[in-house]
Amino acid sequence: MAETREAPSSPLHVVVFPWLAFGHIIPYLELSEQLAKRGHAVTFVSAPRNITRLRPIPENLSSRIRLVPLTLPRVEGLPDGAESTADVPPEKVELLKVAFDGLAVPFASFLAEACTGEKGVRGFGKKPDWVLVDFAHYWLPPIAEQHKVPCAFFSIFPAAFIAFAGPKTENDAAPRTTPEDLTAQPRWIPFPTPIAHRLHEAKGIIQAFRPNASGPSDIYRFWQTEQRCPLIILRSCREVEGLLCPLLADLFGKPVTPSGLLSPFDAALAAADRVVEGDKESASLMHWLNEQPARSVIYVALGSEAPLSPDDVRELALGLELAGVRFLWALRERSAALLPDGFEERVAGRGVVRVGWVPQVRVLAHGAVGAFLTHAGWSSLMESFLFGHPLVMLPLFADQNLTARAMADRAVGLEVPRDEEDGSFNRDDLATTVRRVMAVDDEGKAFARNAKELQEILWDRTKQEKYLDELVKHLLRVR
Ligand SMILES: *C1O[C@H](CO)[C@@H](O)[C@H](O)[C@H]1NC(C)=O
Ligand SMILES: *[C@@H]1O[C@H](CO)[C@@H](O)[C@H](O)[C@H]1NC(C)=O
Ligand SMILES: *[C@@H]1O[C@H](CO)[C@@H](O)[C@H](O)[C@H]1NC(C)=O
Ligand SMILES: *[C@@H]1O[C@H](CO)[C@@H](O)[C@H](O)[C@H]1NC(C)=O
Repeated sequence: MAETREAPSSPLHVVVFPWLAFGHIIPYLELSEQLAKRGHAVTFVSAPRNITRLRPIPENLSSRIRLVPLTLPRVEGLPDGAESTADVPPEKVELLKVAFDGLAVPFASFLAEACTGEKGVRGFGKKPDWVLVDFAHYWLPPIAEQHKVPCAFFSIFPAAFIAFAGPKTENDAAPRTTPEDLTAQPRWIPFPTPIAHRLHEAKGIIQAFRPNASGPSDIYRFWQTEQRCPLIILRSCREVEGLLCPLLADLFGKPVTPSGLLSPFDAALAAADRVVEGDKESASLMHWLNEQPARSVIYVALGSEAPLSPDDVRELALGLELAGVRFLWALRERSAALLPDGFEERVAGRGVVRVGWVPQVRVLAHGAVGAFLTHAGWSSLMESFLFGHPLVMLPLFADQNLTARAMADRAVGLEVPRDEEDGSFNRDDLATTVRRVMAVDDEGKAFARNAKELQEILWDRTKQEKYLDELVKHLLRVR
């Protein structure tokens, strides 16, 4: 099989182990493929069902990527067979973390076995050089240390999110204990930044800053993990996040090496060439898009994880109706049942609601799409900017709120206004926001222009490849 890159004389063996969520597993796999492309061996660890459902690994890389399933222990209250956040309602994610923590023992056995590898052996027979860990793995670095294998924290979140969390030392020096503390710019960011929470968000997440009955809080997990990792790998780049990237290295007192944005170039190129064969359902969507005028449709997709409340679904639907624009809305089954009576009939012809899976990259690539109504998750944005779409942002959880602030500051779109106290949004504000982003007036044109600027950055593949090359150099040097 053709090999585009020479294997280095002493290839690495890297173990990668994402948190049990789709949004983490995919970028970890993307990074794994980039390492494999450069001649290194990757052992990818996850739970068995997640592994069997991974997208296929390109044939010419599959010999360098080994998939290792570790079986989760049973946990009282966790649905049978639940292995990822997609399999459980949000209130059970804490139980998934309990099960995940139960992987410490099987992981220790796996690593002990892997470390019996002899010197001079290549590939998976070689003792691992690195373990790439996620925010939740606070128990893993001590295990790796027993075998003298260094860990690197691979952040799938942008610098904005990590900078807002800040290192433990800074937080201990001036603890943020009230919601109001989280609505201000962190004092360790020495330049003006829009990165801060709204009051209604802060009230919810102040929890994450306190340990609780269900075990260590997310922020504790992150700090425990990060403190024992000599390297942070960041899915970002300076061109997009600017000074925040170098700031992180100062703040955390260790090298912070960007992996670049890991955008799905190949899927994007395939979608643009229209060579992707689809199922019947996708074909009918594409057919509908083919009939719509250029850049007239807003694609609406708020992900499969964060639940939309009945009020959210109703206001979103009525807001799209009021906005009077063409739209394609990818909606989960659970939410579809909540659509207002008669909604689909009233918008028939200009609005399509598709329940279930939608080929997102192909839709974003379609010339009829002109804007994206998104939760502003980093992976979705990395897909969207490949096609230069301006954004209507309705962030829901995790990094999305702070990412939305950063993107609004960059004027690539607007956030849907929410009530400061209770976080609700209404149909009128939603409609106005959609219209402003899609308008062809000065403001709308500026959003489109700024989004195009990001598109150019993303398509600078030479630069993006260089980030990965630099990362590999670092991994080779420091191991
Ligand atoms: C992991 O497995 C579950 C089912 O067990 C599935 O819902 C989820 O999509 C899988 N994740 C990935 C990334 O394939
Ligand atoms: C693997 O094959 C793809 C085409 O299927 C090609 O574009 C790529 O360069 C190949 N990569 C390597 C490392 O051989
Ligand atoms: C425990 O902390 C997690 C975040 O780390 C949070 O999602 C959860 O709501 C908290 N539970 C309680 C009972 O406070
Ligand atoms: C983000 O914002 C949403 C919607 O306002 C809120 O429900 C959620 O708690 C916030 N989460 C985080 C982590 O900021």
